[in-house]
Amino acid sequence: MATRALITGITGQDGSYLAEYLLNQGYEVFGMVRRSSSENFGRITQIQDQVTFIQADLLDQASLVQAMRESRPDEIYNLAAQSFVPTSWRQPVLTGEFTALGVTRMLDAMRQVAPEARFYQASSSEMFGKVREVPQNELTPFHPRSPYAVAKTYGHHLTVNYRESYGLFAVSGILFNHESPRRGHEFVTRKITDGVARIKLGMAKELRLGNIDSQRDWGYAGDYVRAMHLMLQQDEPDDFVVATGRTHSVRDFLEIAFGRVGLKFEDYVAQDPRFMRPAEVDQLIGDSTKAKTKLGWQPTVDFEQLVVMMVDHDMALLGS
Ligand code: NAP
Ligand code: F7E
Repeated sequence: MATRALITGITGQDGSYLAEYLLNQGYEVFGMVRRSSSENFGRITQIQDQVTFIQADLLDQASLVQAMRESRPDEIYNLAAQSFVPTSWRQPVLTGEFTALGVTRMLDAMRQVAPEARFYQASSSEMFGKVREVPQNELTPFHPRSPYAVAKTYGHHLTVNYRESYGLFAVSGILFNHESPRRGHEFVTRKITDGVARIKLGMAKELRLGNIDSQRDWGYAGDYVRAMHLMLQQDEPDDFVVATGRTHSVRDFLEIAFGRVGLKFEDYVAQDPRFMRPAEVDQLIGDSTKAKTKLGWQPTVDFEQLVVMMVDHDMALLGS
C-alpha cells in the first residue's frame, strides 16, 4: 500500500515541490487547502488530478482533526504559515495564530487522531535573527527579530516539546532561505527577477527595494523538499539545519540578475524606505554538516544557477 502524506500549505512554493516529489516516490498525497473565493492552484495545476484535497484551516481545530481522520496520514508536513516577514509587523496577532498556534493545533490533532504518524515542522533560519554565532547550526541560540520569527521559534520549541512529552515522531527542519521560479512575488529574489524581466522587456523603468546590503544563505526549493522527506525516514526523530553554507548580499543577487540580461542594476534600482524593516536580520549563513552526514543530503543548485534559473523563467513568462 502506498505511503500516505498530508501536506499543509500545498498551494505554496514548498508544498508544490514537495507534493511533486512525493508523488514521484509513489506516495498518496493529501493536500490541505483553506477556503477562498477564488481557487489558488497556480503552482499545482500540473499535479492537481493526483492529489486529494481536504478543506481545513490552521485557525480551526475541528477542521484539522477531520483532515487527519480523512487522510489517515503516515507522514504530515506542516508547511502552512503566514510566511512573509514584513506582514508579521502589520498583522502580528494573525501571524501568531497561523504560524505559532497553528503548530499547536496541528500537533494536538495528530496526538489525538494519528499519534503513530511522523510530523515535519517548517522551522526557519529567521529564528537565529541577530545571530549569536557564525555559521549557525542546530545548537546556535535563537534571537528572533520579527513577529514572524518569534512565532516560528514558538512552533519550533513546541515541536520538540510534543516529541519529548508524548513520544511523537515530530521533527523540525531549520531551513535557510530557499527560492525558485515559484517563489511569491513579494520576496526579494522573485521581486528582483520579475523586475529585471519587466525592465528588459520595456514594461517597467525602475525597481524599488529596501536594504540591499543584507545577506542570506539562498538555496533552491527543489533541493530543500528532499531534506524534509529524508528527515521523516530516519530511525529517530531529530532536528536539522538545511542550508548551502554560502552567503550573498541582495546586491550580489542584483548584479547577477541584471547582468544576465546585459544590464547594470545601478541604472535601475532605487531605495525606498517603505521596504525597510523595523528590525533587520543582517546576515545568515547555515552549517548543514549534520544534514549532510546523517541524512546524506546535498544541494544541487548553486547561487548563480539559482539566479539565472529565476531570471530566465521570468523572461520567458513575461516575454511570451
Ligand atoms: P508560502 O509560499 O508563503 O506558502 C504558505 C502556504 O501556507 C500557502 O499554501 C498558504 O495557503 C498556506 N496557509 C497560510 N495560512 C493558512 C491557514 N490559516 N490555513 C491553511 N493554510 C494556510 O511559503 P513557502 O515559501 O512555501 O514556505 C513553506 C513553509 O516553510 C512556511 O511555513 C514558511 O514559513 C517556512 N519556511 C520557508 C522558507 C523559505 O525560504 N521559503 C524558509 C524557512 C521556512 P494559501 O495559498 O491559501 O495562501
Ligand atoms: O527578504 C531584503 C530584506 O522577504 C530577504 C521567508 O521565506 O526566508 C524568507 O524571509 C532580504 C531581507 O526573505 C527588499 O530586508 C531588500 O533582508 O526575501 P525576503 P526573508 O525575510 O529572509 C526565511 C528563511 C523565512 O522563513 C521566511 O518565511 O531582502 N530586502 N529589499 C527586501 N525584501 C523584500 N521582501 N522586498 C524588498 O523590496
